[in-house]
Amino acid sequence: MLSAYSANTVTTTPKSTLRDAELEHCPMTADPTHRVERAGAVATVTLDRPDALNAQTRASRRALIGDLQALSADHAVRCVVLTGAGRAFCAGQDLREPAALENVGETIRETYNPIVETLVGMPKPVIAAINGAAAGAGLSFALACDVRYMAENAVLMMAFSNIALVPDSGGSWLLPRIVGYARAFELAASGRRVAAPEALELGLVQRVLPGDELMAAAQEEAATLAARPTQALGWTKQLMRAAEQGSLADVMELEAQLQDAAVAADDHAEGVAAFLEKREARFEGR
Ligand code: T3D
Repeated sequence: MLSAYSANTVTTTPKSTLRDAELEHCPMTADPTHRVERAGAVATVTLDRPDALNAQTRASRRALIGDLQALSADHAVRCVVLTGAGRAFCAGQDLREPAALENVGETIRETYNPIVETLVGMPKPVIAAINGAAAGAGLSFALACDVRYMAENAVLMMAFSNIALVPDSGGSWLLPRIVGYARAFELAASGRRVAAPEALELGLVQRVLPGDELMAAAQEEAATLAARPTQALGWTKQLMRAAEQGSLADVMELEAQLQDAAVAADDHAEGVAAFLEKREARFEGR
């Protein structure tokens, strides 16, 4: 079945800069639990259950998986921004969802894990614009992104242990890789709120901004990244994720293979030509 996003794909010419006059906001899904909008080569996914702090249900996760996978496969989309509507980014599992804990392992495998795998494996940069609380699986979603910008009044929370659960949605894999084991364990065991200054200090986020400047800054960074050589950035993600697990020898072998492919790509030729001609490169993402 086509997702709402893929059924309504609008092909637009990728833009290298984002100017107000050029914005092409193309609503692509009518799904009430999230929205997908396009502005040039940037797609913004907004989790949209603000009354529930964008907490996730089985149905909302199923809808999200389809659209994230479509964005991953869409070559015209060269950067994705993930954010939340209202005052939260995502409060994780909706603790009011009836029967949420039935067959929970299966639910995690079928609906949480594919979201995280798609974000991590997406062959293009993904920016989390953390506009408010990111808790439990909501924090895992943010950690699965490549870049995190955070509003100064937002909080991050490994909320799982507060309700006697273990981290899921990749939280136990992603968090130690960002802050190291000892800090990750402390955050998971305490379940405490991490405010923006500490998040910045820990390297959990790259930038902290006033709430009303967050989205503009995230969109500007997204437009910048979308104008970079997308395919090479996707391979860079692949290499760095492989490096988190593989030996130096294995990763250098993968580097050699991917460099073979990168050298043959149009963007490499353009990059070299632009360098020699002393001009800005115009990368097409392939
Ligand atoms: O179950 C499975 O399938 C297993 C998978 C688990 C994955 C997980 O994500 S487990 C972790 C679940 N999430 C949490 O435990 C987070 C709980 N929420 C909070 O810790 C805080 O609410 C926040 C840090 C997110 C925000 O704090 P604050 O002070 O800004 O807001 P608040 O006053 O605590 O909450 C506002 C309302 O949102 C409140 O409802 P009310 O009293 O106004 O009617 C609160 O109950 C509701 N709310 C917040 N988080 C959730 C939620 N309702 C349902 N589910 C939530 N996750």
